[in-house]
Amino acid sequence: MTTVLSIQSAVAYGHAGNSSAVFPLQRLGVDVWPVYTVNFSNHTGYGAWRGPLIPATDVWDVVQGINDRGVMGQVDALLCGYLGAPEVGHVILDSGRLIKEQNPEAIFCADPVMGDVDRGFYARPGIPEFWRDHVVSQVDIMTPNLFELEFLTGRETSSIGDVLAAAEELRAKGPRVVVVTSVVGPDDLDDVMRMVVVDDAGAWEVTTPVIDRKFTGSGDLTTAVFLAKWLETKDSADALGQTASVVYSVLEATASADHQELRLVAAQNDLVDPRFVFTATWL
Ligand code: PXL
Repeated sequence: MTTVLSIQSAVAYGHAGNSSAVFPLQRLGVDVWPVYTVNFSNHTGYGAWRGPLIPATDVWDVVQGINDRGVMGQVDALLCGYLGAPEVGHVILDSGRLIKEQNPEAIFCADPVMGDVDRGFYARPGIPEFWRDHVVSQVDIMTPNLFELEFLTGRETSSIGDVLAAAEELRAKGPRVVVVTSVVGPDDLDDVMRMVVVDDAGAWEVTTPVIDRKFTGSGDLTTAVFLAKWLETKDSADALGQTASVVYSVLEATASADHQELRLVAAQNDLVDPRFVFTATWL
């Protein structure tokens, strides 16, 4: 059975971090071992929240406790994203090393959460640099949005050609597979959502209609689904198409129900049999 160790946030109300990733992974048949980095009432998009950041030493304790069971070699992938504090970043790197010592085939998949075009940088100071200077070189799959890709590579992009060049540059620094989300098209008239994947076999894109509102946690869902599909098929284009289909279908269900939070449970059928299907095309 495919097993993922997922080091991410917990929110009680709503869906972000592990609270957006764990159930979809399970519904897709992946055994998830969640390790929590924060225990918040709700995601920070609300502007106010309560509950603790888990100290990095405690997060590491949990990882070591798993290791003490002698089971780390069973892990097929380490998944991480939003970092509440930079110290947790070191725990994630140490966890990656621990897993790869025991399963050299294991995949390290990271969503370098730091900001987006609408909000700018929202990660705590030091976190964007931590992703760039310490994590990029260690990961196998990375899923930046366009804003994050530009920061990680120090490049600006104004065309799909630029995006591919930046994604290749990121790949040259570490990850074999780079998924770029929220890619804006060559002109402002482009009213589609676009994702691009680049690996050593080529580059593909998938487009879906725009749903004109914000969804917190959708990036966490995207990375989790891509990882699950990639582990299953090892085919980046196929994984991208399936990910777009699942995520768009869940977002459509959420918007149709006029819900703020992702309708992951109500729309769980979309996780396995999405109502809208998109396929990736070769670039
Ligand atoms: O979606 C990333 C994320 C993860 N964890 C927490 C968050 C967010 C985004 O707002 O608040 C706690």
